[in-house]
Amino acid sequence: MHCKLIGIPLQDGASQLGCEMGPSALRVAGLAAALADLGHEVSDLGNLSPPPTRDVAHGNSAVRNLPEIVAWTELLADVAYRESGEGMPIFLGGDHALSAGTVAGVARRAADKGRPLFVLWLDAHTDLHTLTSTESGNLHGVPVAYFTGQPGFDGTFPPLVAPVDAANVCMIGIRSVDPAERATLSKADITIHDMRSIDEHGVAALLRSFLERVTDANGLLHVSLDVDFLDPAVAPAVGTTVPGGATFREAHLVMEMLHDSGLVSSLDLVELNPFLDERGRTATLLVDLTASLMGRKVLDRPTRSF
Ligand code: 4U7
Ligand code: MN
Ligand code: MN
Ligand code: MN
Repeated sequence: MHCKLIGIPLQDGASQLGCEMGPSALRVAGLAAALADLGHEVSDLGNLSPPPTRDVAHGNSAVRNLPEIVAWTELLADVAYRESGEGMPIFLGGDHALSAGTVAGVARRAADKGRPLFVLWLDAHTDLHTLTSTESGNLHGVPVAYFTGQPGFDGTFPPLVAPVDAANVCMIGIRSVDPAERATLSKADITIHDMRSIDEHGVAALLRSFLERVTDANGLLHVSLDVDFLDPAVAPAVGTTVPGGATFREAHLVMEMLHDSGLVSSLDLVELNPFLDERGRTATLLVDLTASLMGRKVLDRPTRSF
């Protein structure tokens, strides 16, 4: 596989500064070498430069850094479209607002190929706010509403070439949902597995049924990994910690199953805030999880042997 590393030094979508350093920390933690060791061709395309902004406003005065996020979304939708023509783009964040652009771009590519795009959203949060409903005003809380075509982004964010069908989105790890997001969830057809579902059924059963759907539809799969999917005890380098997250092993199992599925066509690694890390352990964990997703394993075993 040709892995393309694309650094996105974005932090305007989060309230805490520091995600801008995420791409550097992932490089320092050895991402390129880990992928090359697995036999992949690796191209590091460097960091994108912050795009020029223009005046853009919204009635909700809580919204923060709208011109910057709109400009990044336009740029990233183009870059993601271009780089998903061949190989596997790996988007190094940067806060989760970047997924508005990356998912819009890979969805446009999937539409060109005549294949449906599926999105696996690994996160403590649903990121389903609209520009109207967000109370914090932090736009890392809106990307899913945008790329699934929820109303309220017209006149600010770029028009979507190919909205993602909400029925093709699966969220795992959820444990913080705001009232407005709950209302959207009750209308939209998103598959959502909170931590309780993981506790009751195990993450493997939940993921397996989603992957079967992607296979049956001949879909492409974009994975968006927010650091706060993980329990803060194993991944402290994130501004929005929520206790009770996925364990080290649950996260690796997800990645190993994704690898075995052969379905993943693009990946976001987001919300890493190196300023909050402890001796690089979160960056290192993200590199190890990415290696699992790209084929690192302890033993070769036939799928589903037990
Ligand atoms: B992340 C929040 F209120 N919902 O809107 C908000 F809980 O990309 C959090 O998942 C958003 O980290 C978290 O600010 C965005 C809050
Ligand atoms: Mn998120
Ligand atoms: Mn989150
Ligand atoms: Mn976060």
